[in-house]
Amino acid sequence: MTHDPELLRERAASALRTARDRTRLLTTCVEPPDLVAQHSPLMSPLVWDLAHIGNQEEQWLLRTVGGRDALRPDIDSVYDAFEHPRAERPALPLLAPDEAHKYVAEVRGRVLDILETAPLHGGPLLDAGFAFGMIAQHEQQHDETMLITHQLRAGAPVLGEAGPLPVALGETLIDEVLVPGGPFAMGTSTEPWALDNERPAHHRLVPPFLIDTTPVSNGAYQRFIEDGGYREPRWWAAAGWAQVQEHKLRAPLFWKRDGGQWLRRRFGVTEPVPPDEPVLHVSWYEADAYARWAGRRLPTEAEWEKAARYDPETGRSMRYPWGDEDPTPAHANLGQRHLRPTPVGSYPQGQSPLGVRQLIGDVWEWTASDFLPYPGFAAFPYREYSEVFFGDQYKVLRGGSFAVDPVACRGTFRNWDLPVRRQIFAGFRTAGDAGPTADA
Ligand code: AVJ
Ligand code: FE
Repeated sequence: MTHDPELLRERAASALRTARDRTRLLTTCVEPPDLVAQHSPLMSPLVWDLAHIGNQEEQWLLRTVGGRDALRPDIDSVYDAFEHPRAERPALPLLAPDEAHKYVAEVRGRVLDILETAPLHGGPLLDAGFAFGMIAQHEQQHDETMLITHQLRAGAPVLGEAGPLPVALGETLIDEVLVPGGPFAMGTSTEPWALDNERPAHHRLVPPFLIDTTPVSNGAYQRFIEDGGYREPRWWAAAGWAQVQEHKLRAPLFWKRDGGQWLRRRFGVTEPVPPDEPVLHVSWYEADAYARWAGRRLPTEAEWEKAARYDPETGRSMRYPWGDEDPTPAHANLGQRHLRPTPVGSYPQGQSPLGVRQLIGDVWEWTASDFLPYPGFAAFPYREYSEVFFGDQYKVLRGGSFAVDPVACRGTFRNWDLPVRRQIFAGFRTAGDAGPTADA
């Protein structure tokens, strides 16, 4: 990233603007009653996310960075995610939709003033405009959360797409590639807007492994279903098998059997499941069971990152699979331009040096790994962003989905969720051990 303060200011302003355009789209495409309603006990009312976005921005940019007086200190507690679990949020004294829209706009007006003169060095919160980047990422993360709420909402479609999907090239890709063993640099100490859990850069020794060239497709996943995958406890981790039985699972979330075919519901449209698209809306347990059925396993987080960043020519870790340049629409399906992942094998320009595709964008990819701190981790700027989630309850997801904005997506970016979760935009790819001679 640049060190030119005017360019940094423009970059921060543009990231905030892009996030706000998306927030407005997601909170004006339905009528106010649909903003206040809770569409699933797993999600907040949309109007909670909206005002929470403004409240985080007020706390970090207006009060902390700007040193200004608080605008609405009285609502901090209502919008504190740790005080109130999602299921309870509809009962809180929330700002009404028109008040919430007005509130976020007032905060933003003041923040843009602050951005014009804020120092962009002098501490980790200010350096390269980190706090502005952090808040743009926070807003985009809640935009993805709101898009999940839209997917769970019943009713007619309200969201549009930026254009048609890229045309499939009809290439024949190899199924998997061998990633050579040896150390690589994982994480980052230089990416200016990287969040605390991506830091610091450190060396990891990764034995040679095989990894799928593309995410697992709906068609491949259907073969697991048809082979009785959901009826065979031997493929499942114990807690996953318990979930299958308790909820009578037999396919990904939003799928429905109709005569001889599978249909799925996608943002208000019911359509046949497209066999070439990456499978979406599977839990970690489903991904893990599929992999075992296929004689494979999920990649560890270190394997995933090595596949996504390691350049065997130079031995260097790059920012993205294609190199160090920021994502463009030619590299990856990001930013809610499409309301679906693209067929497996898309985005040749986004592939890694070894030819692995769609690591960035399309679907979040479940990894085998628990969400743990890197050696040398330091919580910043608040413990509740990452630190309180470290442990064996959460599994790491990598790579971002079609619903992730480029500002919140990097080769180092780490997401996490409970292994039972299915409403998130998650799929997976599989890995395998390389034979003993593979490292030669
Ligand atoms: C990193 C996506 C798990 O949404 O719970 C939003 C991001 N943190 N507000 C989440 C986040 C605080 C977080 N995830
Ligand atoms: Fe938040």
